[in-house]
Amino acid sequence: MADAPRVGIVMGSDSDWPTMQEAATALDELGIAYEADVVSAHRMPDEMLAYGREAHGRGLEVIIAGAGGAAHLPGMLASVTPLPVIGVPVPLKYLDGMDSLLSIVQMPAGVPVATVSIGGARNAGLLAVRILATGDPALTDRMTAFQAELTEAARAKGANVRS
Ligand code: RP5
Repeated sequence: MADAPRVGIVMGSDSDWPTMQEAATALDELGIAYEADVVSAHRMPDEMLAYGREAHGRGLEVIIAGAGGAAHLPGMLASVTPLPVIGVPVPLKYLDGMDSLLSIVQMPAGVPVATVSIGGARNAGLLAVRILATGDPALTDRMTAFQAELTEAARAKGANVRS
């Protein structure tokens, strides 16, 4: 039987998936079970609120929410769940994602959203793993090994230019 999802990846539209799938890839690499769905704050407000209200009870531990333009999804979810919410500003055709970034990052005190960079879904996935790892020594070891691989890759690039 498949592991129960620990992370919920949600987005405002299927058009966000090319950006958001990088979060899923990161979770796959670190061996974390997740679910992914479209839950539009503006087009499906009832489903969006239900998703946020039920997420903790269903066993999710972190929500990654991405949206473009007037990106209210991460903040609205954070207002109805006690879970940590990571917001991903999705860049659209106009404004290069600045509208989405500003919609997500400037939350009122009391309702936090951990906002990553524009299009930064991979870091959202990795941040979710770090949050889960605080209570999971084996997962901390996996993250530490992942970071060591990053270091090795960066050192190898140095070899390409060193004279
Ligand atoms: C936002 O509107 C979505 O998150 C998406 O980034 C954007 C455009 O959606 P579509 O018109 O492509 O469905 O709510």
